[in-house]
Amino acid sequence: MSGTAQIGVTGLAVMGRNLARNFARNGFTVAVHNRTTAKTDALVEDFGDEGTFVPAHTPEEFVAALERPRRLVIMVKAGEPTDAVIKEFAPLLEEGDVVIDGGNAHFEDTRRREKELREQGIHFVGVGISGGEEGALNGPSIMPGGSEESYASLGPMLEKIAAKAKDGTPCTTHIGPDAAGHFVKMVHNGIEYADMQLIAEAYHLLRAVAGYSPAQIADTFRSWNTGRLDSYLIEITAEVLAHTDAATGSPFVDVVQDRAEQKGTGRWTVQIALDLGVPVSGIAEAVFARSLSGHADLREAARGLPGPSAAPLGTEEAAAFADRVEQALYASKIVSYTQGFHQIRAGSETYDWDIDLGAVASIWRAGCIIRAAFLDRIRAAYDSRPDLLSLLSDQQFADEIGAAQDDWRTVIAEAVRQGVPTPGFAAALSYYDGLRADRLPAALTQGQRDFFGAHTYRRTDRDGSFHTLWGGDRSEVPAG
Ligand code: NBP
Repeated sequence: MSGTAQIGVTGLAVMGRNLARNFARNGFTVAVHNRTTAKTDALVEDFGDEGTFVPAHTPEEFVAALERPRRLVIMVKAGEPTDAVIKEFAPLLEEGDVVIDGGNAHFEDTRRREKELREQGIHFVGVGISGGEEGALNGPSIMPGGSEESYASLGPMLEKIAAKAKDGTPCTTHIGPDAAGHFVKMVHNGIEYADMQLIAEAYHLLRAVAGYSPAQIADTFRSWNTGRLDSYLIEITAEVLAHTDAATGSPFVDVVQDRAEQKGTGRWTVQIALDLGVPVSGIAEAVFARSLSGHADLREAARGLPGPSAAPLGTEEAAAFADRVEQALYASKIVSYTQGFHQIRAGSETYDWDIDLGAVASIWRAGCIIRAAFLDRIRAAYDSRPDLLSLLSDQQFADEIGAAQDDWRTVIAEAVRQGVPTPGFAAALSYYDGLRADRLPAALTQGQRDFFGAHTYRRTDRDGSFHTLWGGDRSEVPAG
């Protein structure tokens, strides 16, 4: 006999509990289950009046509570716990059922799980969910992969619980087959790392070079947030900077240890980018900046090393400098997104996912951590040219970055002069200069490779591969 619940959630820690409540608040009957049964009972006890929950204390009860074909969301700790739960539930399921993993899984795990369950006739849907616990409850950005058939069954429900962009569009779409959803979520997190790093560098420059206080910088960010940088991350940055520590009366940012932590999705983005051969230098610098900050021993040992003795700017110069930092931040942000979307395109081509890049920009407009007005522009760029090779090839972005570039260079030059590290800004500018260059020193690199390893090179004036007899008479011979 089929149960009555339209969807089930197993794993009722903060994310699963809030997601289950979101489904229930939107009128769905939700079966709920957790390994430790007290969490199931607590959910029904605390929030039972928000909608219709069907509590289940065993996997068998849980599966029996679901209408067929079943839709079952796993929201447990990513990694081994997800495999353990799949192993426990798979024998209880039937052909056509849909198993959804809403955890932060590595996309290679999702590919493996999808293949294994497909052999059993079960749809496995890896879903990236962004927005933290608040998003899970009130509307996250949802990035589902999996089969078309699974989206037909699941999509309308996800569209109901997802965040809505200002134009009312739900922030979810079928990203593509198997692990496309988790891949896009991974790159989302990589871009999030880069965004946060760039904002942190802007703060550092305003503080160390312009001499602004945290409160003044909060005001500066608030004013930026009314313009083209309008975004959740700029908004919360202003909040954090304006906050005063109750215990000491100091700016909150001054009492927090300057060691950034990471959970690993940014690192995955960089590792996979290396495998795909995609230069995500901005994201990589963001990951490395967190890593550097955490090496307390190395930093302590280097603390006395000499730096420049440049003086901070005067008041008038500082105001002009702050405007320039806004330009540098915006230009660097365009580069971060250019790199992230390049990685998604490369993943899509490699794994044959046929991802619609404009649709990805569209579903990041609300609910997720990188939500920003700017994403409307990216969507428009891909909508007008779905084959757009790079965001830098879009005329509007090219014009904006062109207009920002003088200030961008001045900011980085000033940072170098004053010894303020700006790995994100500088990597972004180097990427821009690298792509736009007529000639790169890669020609010399190829020459060196041919010299020591006979790795051959191609010529500018005719086809074919060549090798120079460096150890002999230095004549050139065709290779291969
Ligand atoms: P956690 O990642 O802290 O996981 C706790 C849950 O996993 C509990 O329900 C726990 O059951 C269950 N669990 C574990 Br641990 N091992 C298990 C096993 N072997 N079998 C069955 N259940 C097991 O929860 P969370 O912070 O709510 O996150 C859930 C997922 O959502 C994660 O994959 C996370 O990466 C992802 N995510 C989190 C956020 C966020 O902002 N927190 C955002 C987006 C995505 P128990 O109660 O019996 O111990």
